[in-house]
Amino acid sequence: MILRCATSNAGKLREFRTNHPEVDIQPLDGLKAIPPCEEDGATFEANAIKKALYYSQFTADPIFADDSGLEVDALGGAPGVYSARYSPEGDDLENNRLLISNLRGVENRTARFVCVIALARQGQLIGTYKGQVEGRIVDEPRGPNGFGYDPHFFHEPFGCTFGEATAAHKMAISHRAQALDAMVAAATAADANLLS
Ligand code: ITT
Repeated sequence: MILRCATSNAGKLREFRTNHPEVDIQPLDGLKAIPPCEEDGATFEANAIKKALYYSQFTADPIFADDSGLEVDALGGAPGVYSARYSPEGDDLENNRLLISNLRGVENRTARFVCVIALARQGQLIGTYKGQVEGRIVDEPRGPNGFGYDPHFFHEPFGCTFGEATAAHKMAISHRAQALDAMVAAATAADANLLS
């Protein structure tokens, strides 16, 4: 089964390819040359659907998009759908710096990663699949692995941050793994004509 993945985030693609060797997950050819999809939805689901439908115009294969982010309770759910562009610079280092600065003196550090995947084919939405995982934000970055907010996301059952966990360890339980597993199960169970 070939599924195209519409992402410009190399960290996401690497994780998507970790769990399901039976599924051939390929990037969308020529993605860099395609004008980016405007992510102006109010929810992860709205943005995931928008991205999947938009990029499905550029391939005959089924294609999925992930919209994901970090929700911090003490910040009213921010950065949420703005996670990738939280700071003006919009890179991981500055996003993390802004996050920690906004949490200075704040005791409640509970947070979660949320991921919604939308799967589409040639302008038709096939389904959406969601996952989330709880953690808390630590001030000092820990670990070289992962991407985004991973070095600041401490997951109690692991006893370490996602930045300290291996990709395989993170993908055993993560928000992205949950959404991916649900999508692969649905795609596998779907009408063979839909995905063949
Ligand atoms: P695409 O839209 O091209 O897929 P993107 O990085 O812009 O790439 P999003 O709009 O979904 O994707 O933003 C997701 C951001 O949320 C991402 O850039 C990270 O800052 C954060 N994020 C999501 N999942 C994460 C994870 O597993 N670990 C750390 N940070 C994560």
